[in-house]
Amino acid sequence: MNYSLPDYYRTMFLMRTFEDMVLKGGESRTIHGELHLGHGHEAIAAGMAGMLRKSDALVSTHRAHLHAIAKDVPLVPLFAELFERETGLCKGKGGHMHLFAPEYNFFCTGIVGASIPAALGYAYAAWVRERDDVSIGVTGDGGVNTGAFHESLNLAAIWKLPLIVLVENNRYAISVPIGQVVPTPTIAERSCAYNIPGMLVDGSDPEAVADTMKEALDHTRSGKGPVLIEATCLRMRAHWEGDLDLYRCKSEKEEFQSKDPLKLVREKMLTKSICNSEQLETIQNEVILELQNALEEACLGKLPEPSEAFTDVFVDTN
Ligand SMILES: Cc1ncc(C[n+]2csc(CCOP(=O)(O)OP(=O)(O)O)c2C)c(N)n1
Repeated sequence: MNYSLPDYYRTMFLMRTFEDMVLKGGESRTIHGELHLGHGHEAIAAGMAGMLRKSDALVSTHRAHLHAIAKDVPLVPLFAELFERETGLCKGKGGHMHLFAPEYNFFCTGIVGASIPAALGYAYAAWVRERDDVSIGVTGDGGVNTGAFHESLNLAAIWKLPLIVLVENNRYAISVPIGQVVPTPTIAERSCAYNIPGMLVDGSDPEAVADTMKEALDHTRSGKGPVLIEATCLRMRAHWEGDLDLYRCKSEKEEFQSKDPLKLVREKMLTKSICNSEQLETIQNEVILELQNALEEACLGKLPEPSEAFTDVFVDTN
């Protein structure tokens, strides 16, 4: 599907508003546990949206909501899982960091770096089944120094597996700035160690992300092996919603807010007269209504029974 800039904006606005609603659920203690939000990452997921087939796989991280939306996981069971309802993706027992939607070939893991070998598994399965599906493993910049990152890319390169590793470089792994742990100017240039294409893209620009993703998908789908993409972005909120974020100075946080990708896309559309402000408002109102309806429906679901806590934990192989 070909997206125009207003389509990207709609998707980005939906992602942002979805997470703002989830944030309210956390603040009102309707949602329990940690919440890692993707404010500032929206253009990356929106750039990917509409380009993946249902049969392609996407394995995400602890910061997964936007990727689930990009992979077309329906909003009602997604909300229901986050709001701990038995109608959720995992019957309300997985929650924010354990989203599994096998029929959409989507899931996420809170173990840093573990998304990549899991995505490699999907890529291997596609190869064994002789299907031209692609698997995308997402990681943050913190995940790129795990052994799993290297081992997965190395194996995928040797076996020419259909794996795209997408690094969302938001410059921080919790409180650790990237310059303290990554010696090269970019992460994309690590691709030469595996003799595969490495692509660096501005992750605040959904059109640039879509172009890069298309090139990577074409390469990988045609059997030429893996691609490493680094998409740069800024983490606009704290690492998680209980983090005091005292390790970043005020001016840096203000700079990150001023480079809000939604604001940049909105300004671009207004400057180029692609949309006027009334049209943008219409898009926003439609999205808000869609999300309000989805959340309302999701919250009709019951909370899971405590007696169900130990069901669905292991697969019954008998
Ligand atoms: C193996 C492992 N080690 C440590 C943690 C704790 N932890 C959770 S998120 C995180 C930082 C992740 O940073 P990054 O990969 O850059 O992703 P971001 O949070 O910036 O999106 C860490 C160390 C973990 N979840 N898993």
